[in-house]
Amino acid sequence: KVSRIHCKALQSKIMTAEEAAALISSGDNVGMSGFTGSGYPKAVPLALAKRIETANSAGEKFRIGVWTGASTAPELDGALAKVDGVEMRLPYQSDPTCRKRINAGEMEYIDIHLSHVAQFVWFGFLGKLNIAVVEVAGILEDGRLIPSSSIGNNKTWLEQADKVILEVNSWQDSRLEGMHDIYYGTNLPPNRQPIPMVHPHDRIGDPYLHCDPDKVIAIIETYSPDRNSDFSAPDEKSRLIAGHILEFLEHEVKRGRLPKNLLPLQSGVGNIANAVMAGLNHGPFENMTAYTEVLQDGMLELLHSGKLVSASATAFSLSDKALVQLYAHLDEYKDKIILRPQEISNHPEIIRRLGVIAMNGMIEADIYGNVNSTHVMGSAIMNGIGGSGDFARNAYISIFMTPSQAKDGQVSCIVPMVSHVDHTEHDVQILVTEQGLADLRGLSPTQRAKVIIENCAHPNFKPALRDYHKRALEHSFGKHTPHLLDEALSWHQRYLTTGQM
Ligand code: 0RQ
Repeated sequence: KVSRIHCKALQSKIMTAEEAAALISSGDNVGMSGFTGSGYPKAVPLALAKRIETANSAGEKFRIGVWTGASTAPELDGALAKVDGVEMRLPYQSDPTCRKRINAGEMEYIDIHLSHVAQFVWFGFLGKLNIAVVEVAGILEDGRLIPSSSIGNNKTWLEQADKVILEVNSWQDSRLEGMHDIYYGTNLPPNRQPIPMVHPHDRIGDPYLHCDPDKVIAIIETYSPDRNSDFSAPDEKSRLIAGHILEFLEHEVKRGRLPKNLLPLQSGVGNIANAVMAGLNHGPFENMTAYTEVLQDGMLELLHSGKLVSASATAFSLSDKALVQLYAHLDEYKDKIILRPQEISNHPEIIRRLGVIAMNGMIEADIYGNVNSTHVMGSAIMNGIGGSGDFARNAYISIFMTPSQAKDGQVSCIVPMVSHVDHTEHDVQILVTEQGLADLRGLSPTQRAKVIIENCAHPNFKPALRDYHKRALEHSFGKHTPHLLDEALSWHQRYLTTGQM
């Protein structure tokens, strides 16, 4: 095996994951790499979890702050949550054990717009970052780092942490070198300059991460795959949702509101988003581009077919099957895919300038167009807002999509009032369910309510929604956004009490 650590000065720092984990103290805030199952450290978090388990069973209270790019994997979030080793988690997670602890009130969690995280750390809003634990694909002679399959917040972790632990993972394909674009032109207000990007495929930075070698306290060599999740083949509802979106986009092109090759696409996580990408592959649009956060299977297919000419993201989020395809054609994709820090992939300035078409999943929407992406029944966190808010507010068109019902039809995803708000009515232009699409542009709240109920709600819940809106129009204190306050959240309470909305 050829070592990927070419910097002589750093070779003396190589040690085992257990030795490295011993350098992390209880109370430390640890900035970990990792974004949707890509590029997370695979060895140190597991060794740390063991250490924490031993300490906690001896009566110590060993807990750390875990800051990441976004969600990671069972070997990081799952392992640390299992041993109750996390005091504070931010900014996005999707791990079942982690979620359980958060919803049981046993773990603190802050859900932050993904583009905000790096700058909040620079501003000092989140406290001191003690240690960075970052996976890389290799180390150059001069100490610069070859990033791996995600960038996330790694640039900021390496710069802001007092100490750095590196995991050099030789499973990561060495041909990733050159695909990344790390922008080093950021400044703090009042010294910020415009970010010099005008096309989604512009390169504005350096392909390598910089790191002060004196801060590196440990290097661990690993050979371990990313944890990739599989997508299910698009089901009927996802196909219908994708169909409505495609029809809408074609209509917008005909009306001259979108160019023929559309505008840069952003696509959220999950099966519906993937189905939309599959739909686009059979649709009429050519020469499309993507300015998005994660590159999923569907987008890779679009690159493969040539429909998509370039894709900018902060991470790969591919199934095992798609990963095989990626690596089989990496040389071909190399110039077409750019991985950036998440504060750039999700930057409001760039999203607004490029005119991104944002497509994100949601838990529920209300009849006025407010969207809940994160909380079940107003109080239990699912994952987090992720990048959806970065894109929704700044997009050219912001689309939210969901099946019209959840929980085997016991729950309506269109409700009188959302039980938690992530995206306000002002940031939502299009709502889509398998029932249809509601175009909310240019409509007042009561006009929106009619379109949302008629086009998006499931027939089982339509009569009750119509009835609520009609009575609200008659009895509401104000007639601008009519509500019956003692009834607005009764659907959620009814579900909690009876198991049915
Ligand atoms: O839970 O599996 O326990 O039954 O929510 O729902 O239908 O599988 O949908 O996987 O597309 O996720 C909003 C969570 C949708 C996702 C959300 C329950 C449902 C199921 C998942 P079970 P589905 P998806 C940028 C974009 C925020 C981050 C984001 C998300 C589970 O899209 O996390 O947009 N978005 N990032 O049963 C009760 C309802 C429900 C409900 C669904 N109304 N009431 N439960 N569920 N609707 C990319 C990144 O940031 C990385």
